Amino acid sequence: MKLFYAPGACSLGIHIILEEIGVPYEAQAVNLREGEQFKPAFLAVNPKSKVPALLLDHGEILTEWVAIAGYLAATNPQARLVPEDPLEWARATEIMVYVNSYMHGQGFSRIFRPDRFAPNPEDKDAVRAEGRRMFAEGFALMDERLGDKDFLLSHYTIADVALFYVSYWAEGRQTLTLPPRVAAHYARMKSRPAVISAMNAEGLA
Ligand SMILES: N[C@@H](CCC(=O)N[C@@H](CS)C(=O)NCC(=O)O)C(=O)O
Repeated sequence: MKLFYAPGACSLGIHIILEEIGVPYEAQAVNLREGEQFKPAFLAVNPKSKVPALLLDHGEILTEWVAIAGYLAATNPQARLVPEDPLEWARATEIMVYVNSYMHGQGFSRIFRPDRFAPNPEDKDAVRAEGRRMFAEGFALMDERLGDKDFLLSHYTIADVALFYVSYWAEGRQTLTLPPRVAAHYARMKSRPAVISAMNAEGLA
């Protein structure tokens, strides 16, 4: 398998899942700052111009964080990265879709790329503020969901990895102060060997 990633992007979560599973894989960086995602070589990998993309051993390419994470977890059951109970499985998906589509796609994107939401430059600050509100709203819900548990569900799953990548954007990039239980979850995640390896590989230590 080959992971197409950008250091510190949401693809960090897939990098972590690959490390958790312990299967052999290659990782190829895509330089988003220089617009490599819009160049023909990468468009052939993912015409949506986004990382992560995962080239599977039989040649198919999988895109979308939630789909890739679910595929890796389902094909590596020994890693126990999803709950066995179907309702808990659906809860994991519920969390990942919320993190990926709302917190990331709506909230953080407004903070990081306000120009994509505000054609008029004078609206950028308002767009950023709305993004911060949405991002914080998501963390508050995750904080409640964690309660007094170490992980979001009955054990560590790919939903925790989804929460980790947005927590990294909040804490690591100093966008927002994490609420206490999410901050403890972030610290817990950072001590996992798979997280340490993926972060080191991306030069984020
Ligand atoms: N829905 C996509 C979103 C992926 C995404 O937004 N990736 C960002 C990095 S975190 C990206 O590649 N951005 C490049 C761009 O938008 O130009 C997924 O879940 O995989």
